[in-house]
Amino acid sequence: MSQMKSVYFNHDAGVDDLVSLFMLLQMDNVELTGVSVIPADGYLEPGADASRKIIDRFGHGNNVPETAKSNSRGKNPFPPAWRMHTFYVDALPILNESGTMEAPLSDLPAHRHMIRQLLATEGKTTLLFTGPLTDLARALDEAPEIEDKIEKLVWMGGGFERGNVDEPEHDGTAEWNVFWDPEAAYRVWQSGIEIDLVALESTIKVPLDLKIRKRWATERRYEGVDFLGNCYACCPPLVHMENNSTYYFWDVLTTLSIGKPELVSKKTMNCVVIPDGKSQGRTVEQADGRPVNLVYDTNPEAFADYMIELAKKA
Ligand code: AGV
Ligand code: CA
Repeated sequence: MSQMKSVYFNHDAGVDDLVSLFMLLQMDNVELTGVSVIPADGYLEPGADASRKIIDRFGHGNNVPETAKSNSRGKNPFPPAWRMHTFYVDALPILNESGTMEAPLSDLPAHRHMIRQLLATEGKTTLLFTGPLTDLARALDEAPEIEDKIEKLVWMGGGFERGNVDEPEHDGTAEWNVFWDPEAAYRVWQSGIEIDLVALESTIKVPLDLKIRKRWATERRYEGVDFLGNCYACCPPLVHMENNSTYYFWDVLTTLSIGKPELVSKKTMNCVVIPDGKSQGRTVEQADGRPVNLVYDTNPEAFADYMIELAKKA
């Protein structure tokens, strides 16, 4: 039996962010000390509402975490078409059957909520970030003492061989979570926090393909598996437009690496973040850069099995 981990989760309200919350709530080795929502690749109000409804419906009732809304704003906005996904998930009937939201909402902004929860939690906390790092950068500026309370940061962000940004005035070398607020990532890179970086090198191994959709359909008699299929139904499989439509399990891989570390392979890499200019948000390997644990590989079958195993616990 693995040890209980305290985890604080900051996400940006995309489909795989909300599915990540659902997955975390099923892990019996994770104690969720708080959830916060930043309006990057999704919208704030439905993002916070959907989070609370997921906690209500799938949270098994003990130690119900608070949800906090971020007041951070980024530099490079996400395409509205992607951000709309938050509304679809929030509107799913399974999340609205009770017609209530019981899970508590904090009146603190996300970065202050995280500071408070880190300081109030016994021992060290693992930070899970599946959107941009803006709230963490602000928290470190306001309360540098939290560094001692952080076990490590597990972040979906970055890419060394390629990026996934297709925007005017940019050369395409950045990954979106870095690109939204490159200065925030740059700031976190200056800290002493240990970082597990789940970059595009590993997430590219777990695309949302027809095979896994078929598995969910076959096992939809399990409420949690049906929920996965319904969430991802708003990400249509457009196989001929890779960059802007192929959906990967970016955030879910990041999240599952906490519940089951042996799912991923890591190696130390020294790297820097480019804060501005035409390559802003790019992560570059550099001998004198700061070390991160780069998650560069995973086993797609073991990943899909664990995802379904967790969903069946719901
Ligand atoms: O770059 C990956 C990040 C992840 O945190 N997000 C989606 C995940 O939540 C941005 C993103 C890149 N390509 C996308 C994205 C796409 N085609 N649709 C939606 N979001
Ligand atoms: Ca995300």
